[in-house]
Amino acid sequence: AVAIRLEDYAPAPYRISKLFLDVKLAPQATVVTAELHIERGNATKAGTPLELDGDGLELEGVQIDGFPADPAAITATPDKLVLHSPPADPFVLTIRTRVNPEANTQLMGLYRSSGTYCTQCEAEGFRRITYFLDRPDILSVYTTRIEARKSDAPILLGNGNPSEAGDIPGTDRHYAIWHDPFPKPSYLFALVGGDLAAVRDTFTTSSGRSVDLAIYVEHGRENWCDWAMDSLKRSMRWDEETFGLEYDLDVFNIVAVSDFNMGAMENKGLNIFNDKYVLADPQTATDQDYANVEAVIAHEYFHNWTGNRITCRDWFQLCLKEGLTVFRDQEFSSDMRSRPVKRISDVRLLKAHQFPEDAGPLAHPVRPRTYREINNFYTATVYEKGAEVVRMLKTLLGPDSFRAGMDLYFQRHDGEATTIEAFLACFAEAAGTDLDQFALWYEQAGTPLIKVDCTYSEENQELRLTLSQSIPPLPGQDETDPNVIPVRFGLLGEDGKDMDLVPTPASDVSGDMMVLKQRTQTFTLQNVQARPVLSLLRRFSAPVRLDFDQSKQDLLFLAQRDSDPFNRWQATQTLATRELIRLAGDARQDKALLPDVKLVDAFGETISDTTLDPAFRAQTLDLPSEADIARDLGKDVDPDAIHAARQALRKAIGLQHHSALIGAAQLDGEAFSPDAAAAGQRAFANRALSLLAVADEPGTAELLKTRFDMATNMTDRISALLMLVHNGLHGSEAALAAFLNRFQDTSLAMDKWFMVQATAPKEDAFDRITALTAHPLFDKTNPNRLRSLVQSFATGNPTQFSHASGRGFDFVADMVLEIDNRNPQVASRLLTSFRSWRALEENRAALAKQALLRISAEDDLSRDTRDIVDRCLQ
Ligand code: HT7
Ligand code: ZN
Repeated sequence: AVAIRLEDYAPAPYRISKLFLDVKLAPQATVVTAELHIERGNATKAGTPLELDGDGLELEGVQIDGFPADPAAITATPDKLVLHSPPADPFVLTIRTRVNPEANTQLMGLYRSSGTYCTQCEAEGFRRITYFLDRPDILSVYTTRIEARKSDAPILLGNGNPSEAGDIPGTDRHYAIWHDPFPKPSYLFALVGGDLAAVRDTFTTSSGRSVDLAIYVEHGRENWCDWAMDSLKRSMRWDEETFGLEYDLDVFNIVAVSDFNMGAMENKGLNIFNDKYVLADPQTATDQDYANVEAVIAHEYFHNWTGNRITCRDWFQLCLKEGLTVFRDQEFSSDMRSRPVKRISDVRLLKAHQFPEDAGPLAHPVRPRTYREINNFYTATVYEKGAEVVRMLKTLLGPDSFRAGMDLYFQRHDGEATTIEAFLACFAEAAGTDLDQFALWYEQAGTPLIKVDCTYSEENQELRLTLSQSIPPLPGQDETDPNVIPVRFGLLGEDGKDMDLVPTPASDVSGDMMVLKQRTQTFTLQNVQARPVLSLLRRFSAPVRLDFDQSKQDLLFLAQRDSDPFNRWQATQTLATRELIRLAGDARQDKALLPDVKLVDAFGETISDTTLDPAFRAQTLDLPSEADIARDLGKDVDPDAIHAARQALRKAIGLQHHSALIGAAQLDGEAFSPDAAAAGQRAFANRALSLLAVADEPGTAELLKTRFDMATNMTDRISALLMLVHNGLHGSEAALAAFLNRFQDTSLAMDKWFMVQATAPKEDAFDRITALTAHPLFDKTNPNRLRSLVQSFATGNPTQFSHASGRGFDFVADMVLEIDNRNPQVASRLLTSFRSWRALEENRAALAKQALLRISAEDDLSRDTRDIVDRCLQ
C-alpha cells in the first residue's frame, strides 16, 4: 500500500456544502441515496475531475442535477467514483448505492450488532456507505432520512435534532428525518435502527436550554444505565464550569452495542458505545469498569467541542482531538475522584502502553508524518502521550494562560478543520510566548531520557543539578533536537518538610519548576542549608524516563515523607523495580531469591499507615508489573525470571506482614457504592488479599473461596476468582464453574471469566486457553470476547505468551491470520502484542520472529495487518 504523507496535504478541489441521505434499511440490501451539493473550490479550474472515495460499494445509479449521468463521463469501481468533467457551477450529484449490513464483518460503515443497525465511520468508514470526499476537512450539513420495517427497527436515530417521523401508509415501514445544523466531517456521521429500550433524562444548560438525554440499550438492561447517565450529566456540567463549553443540540443520544472495534464513538449528537463502557451494575461491573464508564462517557461528550465543533484538517492531526480530549477526560476524573490516585493510574497506563510503543518498531511521533493505514494510528502515543503534551503546556504556561489559550482556540477555530500549528498558535498568543521548540513534542518519537547529576556544596550552601536529555535512536530517527521539559521538583529537609527554594537569578527555575531546554543544563539553588533529599519530576510533570542514581536511603525517605503523593508512590516503585531487576538476575542464575528486608519492611509501613488514602495504599502495594520490569530491562528479557522475582518479593511481603494484611483485607460491610472512596477501600482490601494469596499460608485458599462465595459485588468476586486461579489454589475449579453457572447469560461478566483464565501465569494455562477457543461461549467474531481471551493472553500473560517453546507466539499468530480477513482492525491490534519481541532473550526473540515471518509470508493480508507486521520486522 502507498504511504500517505503529511507534506503532501492539499485541500480538496471541491466542497460538499450539504447532503441529504436517504437510507432504506434492510438486512442484506440497504439502499442509500445520497444527494451531494457540490461546489468547485476557489482555486479549482473548471472541468477538474472529481474523485470520490468508496470502499466495496455497489453502485445503482448516478444523476447530475436530476439527470442520469452519461456513463462515458464517469468511472465507477467499488472503491472510487470519478466524474471526469463535472459542471463548473454548483451542482447536485445523486448517488444510489446498495450495501449489505449483515455481511459487514469489519464493523466499519453500516453493520448489524445483535440485530441493531449501526454505523462506525471514523476514520474511513463513511466511504463504505456512499461515495464521498471521505476526509475530515470536508465539512457539510447533513440531513438524514432513515426508513425501516417497524418491527425490525422501531427506533430510528440520526445525527443532530429530530425533525420529522411517521409511518409509510400501506406498509409495515416507518421513517425518521434528522437534521444536524452543524457542518461536520463524514467520520462523525451515524445512524442507528433497532429495537432498543431508552433511558431518558434532561439537562438544563448554563444558559437555560433544556436538552433531552437518552441512552439506548438492549431491552432488560435499562437498570444498568444509571451510572452512565449520571456520568453524562456530570460531564456536561463540568465542561461548562471548567471550560465554559455548553452543549449545542436539543438532544444527546447514546446507543450501546455489543460488537464494536474500539471503546466508543463521538458522532455528533449520537454517540455509539461499546456496551462495556455504558452498562454498569454492582453484580457485573468492577470498580474499574465504573471508572472506565465515567471516563469514556466524559471523553466522548467532551469531543463535542474538541473534535466535532473543531475538527482535524487531516488524519495526521488526530492528536489535536484525541490528545486534547484525553487530557480533558483525565482532568474530569481527577475532579470527580482523588487527583493523585488518578495521576498514578494514568502514569501507570502511559508507562505500560505508550513507553514500550515509543521504544520499539511501532514508535511514531504524537503527530505522525506518514501512514499506510490510519486505523493503526489510534495509539497510546497519539492518545496518552498526546494528553501528556497538553498537560505540559498547562504546566509551562500556568492555569490562567492555558485557559486563555483554550478560549482563543474555541473562539478562533469553531466550525473549522484545523491543525496542531493553529492550536499552539492560540497558546503562544494568549501567553505571549514562543512555542516553536515546544512543538518538537509533536514531531519527535521516543521517550526522552534525562540523566541527573546532583551535587551539594555545604560550603556554598548550594545545590547544583545538571540535567542532560537524549532520545535513544529509533528506526528512521537517529538524531533528535532537545525538547522543552518541565521538571517539577522539591527539596526535602531532614525533617521531611519541603525546603524553601531560592534559585540563582536568571536561572531557568521558576517556583518549583526547572525548565530544561538544552541538551545539558545546570540549575543552581542557593541558601540550601543542609544536604536535601531531591524529589524530582513531581506529579510526573513530563513523559520522560529518569536516569538518576538516587540512593536507596533517599528513596526510602521519599517513600515515607514526600509531600507529593505521586513521587511518594514513585519512590516505592523505583525501589521495587531495582530490587526486582536484581532478583530476576539471581533467578536466571538459579540462585536463591532473597528479597531485601528493608524494602519488605517499608511495605509494612504502607499497609498499616491509616493516615493514607486506601486507594493510594492499594497503588503502592501494587508492585511494578512483569511488563514494567521487562520494559525497564529493555533487553535480554527472560519472562520466567521476572515472574519468579516478582512472586518472591510479593511472597516475602505476604509472609512478613501476614497479620497486618489479614486486618487490611477485611471488608467494611457497608452497602455497595461505586464512589471513589468505597472503591478505594475495596482496592486496598483486595490488594492485601492478593499478597496473602501468594504467601499461601494455611487457610488462605479457604479464605479466598469464602470471599468468592460471599462477594456482594463483582470487584470482590472477580479478584477472589483471579487470586484462586492465578495461584492455582484449591477451590479455583469450583469457583470457575460457579461463576460460569451464574453469569453465562451476561456477556460482559463472561469476558472477565475468559480473561482470568487467559492471564493465569501457569504452565497448564496454555492448554486451557486453547481448549477455551472451542468453548460454546467463545465467539471470535465478537471483538470484546476475542480481546478477553486472546488479546489478554498476549498482553497480560508474559510467561505463557513468550513461552520458551514458542507455542504462545504461534497461537496468537494463528489467531491473527484467522481473523484478518473478517476484521482487519482487530487482527492488526492483536498483532501489536509482538512489538517488543526484539527485547526478549535470543531464543524467544528468534521464535517470535519466526511467527512474524509466517504472518508476513501470507500474501492476502489486510492493509492493517501488513502494515504492522512490516513495521515489527523492520
Ligand atoms: N474517536 C473514536 C475513535 C474510534 C475509532 C477509530 C477507528 C476505528 C473504530 C473506531 N471507533 C472509535 C473514539 C475516541 O477516541 O473517542
Ligand atoms: Zn477520542
